Amino acid sequence: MSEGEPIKCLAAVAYEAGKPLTLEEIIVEPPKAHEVRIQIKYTAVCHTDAYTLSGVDPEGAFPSVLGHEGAGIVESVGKDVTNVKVGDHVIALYTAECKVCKFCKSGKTNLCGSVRATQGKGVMPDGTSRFKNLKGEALLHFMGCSTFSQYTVVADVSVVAIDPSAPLESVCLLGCGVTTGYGAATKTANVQKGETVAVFGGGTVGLSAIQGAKARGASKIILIDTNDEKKQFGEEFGCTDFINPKKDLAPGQTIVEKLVEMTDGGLDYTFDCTGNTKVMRDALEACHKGWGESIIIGVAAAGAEISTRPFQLVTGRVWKGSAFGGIKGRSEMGQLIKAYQDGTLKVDEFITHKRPFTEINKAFDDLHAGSCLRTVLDLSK
Ligand code: AHE
Ligand code: ZN
Repeated sequence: MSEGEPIKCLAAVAYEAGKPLTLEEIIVEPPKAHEVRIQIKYTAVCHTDAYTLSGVDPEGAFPSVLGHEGAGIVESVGKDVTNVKVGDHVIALYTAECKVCKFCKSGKTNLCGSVRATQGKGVMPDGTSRFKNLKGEALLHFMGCSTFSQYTVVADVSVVAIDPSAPLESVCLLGCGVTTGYGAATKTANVQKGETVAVFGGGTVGLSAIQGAKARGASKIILIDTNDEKKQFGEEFGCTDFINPKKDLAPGQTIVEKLVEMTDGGLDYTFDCTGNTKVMRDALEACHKGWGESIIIGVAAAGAEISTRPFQLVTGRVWKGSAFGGIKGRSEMGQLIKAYQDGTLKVDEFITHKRPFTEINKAFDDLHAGSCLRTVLDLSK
């Protein structure tokens, strides 16, 4: 029994920005009150992990244990934990849900204030870390999850128990990308039957926004990507049209002009899933006058700013964004798991690569290949 004891296990430590992760044994302390220690079974790598590792994330600090798209089994719980128990199958939540803070009670947002400040500093809510290397140096947490370790400790508000019959290898993807895109379409935008949608960027988030729009019965779903490989993915998830702006525009035509022409004046909803601020502007300006809404999901480079003519908003276009698709992780994850089990939410289809955990640095390289949506790492290997 490891309960109450420190655990020595394999982790991928980010010691320095721009350097590969170091695979080494670390010590994971037992959970304190309102904390949960999880044996991570599977984790995927998201662009945000690479973004933070690159050193440009203002909240990125080193040395740390990255990873935020993971699922596992509860190994032990600290005092006063009531929402999960030993043996539960769980997903780590980078967007916590305490159910009692001003944000949680507002009914207006899934953002939760309970642990966000300490999470952004890479520490547990008491201001300390549960990770150290074998030299005794403390290692920081990341996004309240740190799934690049065989064991991790998270706040109880940052974990949700799920149906144990759901395969952890697949549903780990609900920890970020799939939920973010699907929720952005079905919750943040709340796309309705017959409406038109454009999605900029055909990665996991964009394709999930497409499947959310399709689930709602959108009449036109246009995927825009500069990589032709994304066309086939887009069609698999439900897009009706694909545009490669490098190849498919008439001479002198802009992507905004093309989209406005294709949709009789512009789209009901557009989604930026690229993090590129020029694309964000195009996405806004391709919205229909009077009501079109553009949802920013992509994480832009640190310090980047968005711009448009205010007239775009005066004339009724709406600029919005959402985190984790507006989904409340503890209250609403069960519905997503169920949709996956019913076959209405595609998840397995995003797993283009599988690797043993020890190949995690190769999984970061996979991210840059157009043919890669998600690499899932098996922590037992
Ligand atoms: N830390 C960065 C911002 C990073 C960011 O925007 N993160 C997204 C999630 S990316 C998932 O892959 C998010 O939801 N943020 C909301 C939050 O509360 O962190 C910075 O610029 O400081
Ligand atoms: Zn992510």
